[in-house]
Amino acid sequence: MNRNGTRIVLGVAGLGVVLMGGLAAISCGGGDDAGPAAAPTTKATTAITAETTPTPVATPTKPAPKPGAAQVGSVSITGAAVRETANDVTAMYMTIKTTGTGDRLVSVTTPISPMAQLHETVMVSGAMKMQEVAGGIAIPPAGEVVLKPGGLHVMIMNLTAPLKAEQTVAFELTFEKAGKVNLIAPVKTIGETTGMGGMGSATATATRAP
Ligand SMILES: [Cu+2]
Repeated sequence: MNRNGTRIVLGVAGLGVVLMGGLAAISCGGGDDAGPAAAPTTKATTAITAETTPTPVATPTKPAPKPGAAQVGSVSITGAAVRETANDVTAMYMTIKTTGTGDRLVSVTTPISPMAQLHETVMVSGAMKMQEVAGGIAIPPAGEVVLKPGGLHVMIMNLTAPLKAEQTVAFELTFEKAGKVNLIAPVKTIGETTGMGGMGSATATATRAP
């Protein structure tokens, strides 16, 4: 019922836009003597197109659950978020659970960067360092792994543009057993941004790498 109602409202709104566009076209383009009217009509059409374009981005081809969540096989992802950044480096965090016999996140790709890596944060003689996780991130049988500031994270480098809160980022995650899954993660202001070594040092102190 609700869904139908929404659809009707949208339909009417859409019709309104079409009608308005039509009226604008009529009022602008009326008569054979209206040579210069052609330009404004084109302009109006362009504006409507530009406004409508972002809509398909929010509607992925595959029916995705809510933002920051995804499910594939016995693996589920929740709370995924990308840290807002003014430079070209950021990280994505999430919780990965499996109800099965365990799995392994082997790779992550995203259109916003040619370089997304699975990272861990380790202490090397008192200093925090990040490095790529060899072989991917293991999810224990019927267990979970939390990617968070100061710990495991998806490192995203060479961003094509800075990221602001309220944007969303698309990801494709590949699991060893469960396969591939698409994920839409919201951009949020997360912890401190202190560059490569940052990743939230307050949390890192408590997390203490093995
Ligand atoms: Cu990193």
